[in-house]
Amino acid sequence: MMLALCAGCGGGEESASSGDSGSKDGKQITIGYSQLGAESEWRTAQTESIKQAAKDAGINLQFSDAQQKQENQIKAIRSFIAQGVDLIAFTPIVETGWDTVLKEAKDAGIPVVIVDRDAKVSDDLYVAKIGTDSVAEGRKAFEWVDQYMKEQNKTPRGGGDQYQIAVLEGTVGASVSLGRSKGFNEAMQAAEDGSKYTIAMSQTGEFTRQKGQEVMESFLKSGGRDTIDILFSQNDDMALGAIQAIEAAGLQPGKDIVIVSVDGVKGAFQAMIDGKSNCTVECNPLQGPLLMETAKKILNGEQVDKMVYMDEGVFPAEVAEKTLPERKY
Ligand code: GZL
Repeated sequence: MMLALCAGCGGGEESASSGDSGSKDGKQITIGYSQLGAESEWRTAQTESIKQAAKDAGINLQFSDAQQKQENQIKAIRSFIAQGVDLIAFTPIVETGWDTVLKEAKDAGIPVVIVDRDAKVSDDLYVAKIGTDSVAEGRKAFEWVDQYMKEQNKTPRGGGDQYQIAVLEGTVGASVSLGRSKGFNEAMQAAEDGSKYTIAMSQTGEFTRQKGQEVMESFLKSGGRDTIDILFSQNDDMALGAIQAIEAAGLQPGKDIVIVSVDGVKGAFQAMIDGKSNCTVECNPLQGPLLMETAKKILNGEQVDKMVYMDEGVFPAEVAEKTLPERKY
């Protein structure tokens, strides 16, 4: 399996392949894309990137929003098959349950590209994956917070000799939730001072701001108010909700509770500028141009990498002010 990095795709200029015709054998290319929903700032940016890139590439995009339901994605993929689209792309809300419908796409001779999140299917059921390395994102989040806690030399708020970590997990069963947890936990186990940390509370906030606030409220009420030292939020939207809960409990987010989250959306940069969050690990949603370029290559019979990871960085609070104006989402 070939892996490749989409260099220079990190939050910067997108080089849409504008100008190339989006046609195959003189007929306009049609791509059926099943998007999982519109749950976060990040998701909105990813959708916009795909729609704009299709326009720029002269490709006819059949777009379907599954509103967080896998069965709606499966229905959409079946409808794309019935329409006879040239290529199917989808962002799997969870990593399992796709074999049957992707086999139907294969039997219909329609190539499939898996975008953003991962699906646990055999290699013959898709041509390429374009995604983000969620395990690396989780690892980067722990490594940053470990270095920060060392620099701050803080005493655990609840006494004892361990920092208490609260985790807001993403959608249950999503590859990115599992990956971010894996990366974070493995980095903690591997760290020299890993024994100084313990995960005291962990629950899904479903990647939404509202649910992130609700779950953080429950963490604080169940004893966490005076013991939680660190919040690891698996996306920025849940962290922004958690900040509201932390303030409502009379604590200072970013100071009493150190916050590290994932995505790198503008809201996270503003929270860092306001002193209410400490770090965001980038997860790059600007996948549209790469998807369109990959689709054209596949339909032209060219070889493509089986897996391409987007290029992603880490943004601590001290760089937030100067970086925000450059951010594309
Ligand atoms: C990550 C993406 C996740 C984002 C969330 O690749 O699937 O889903 O981190 C979004 O903001 O809801």
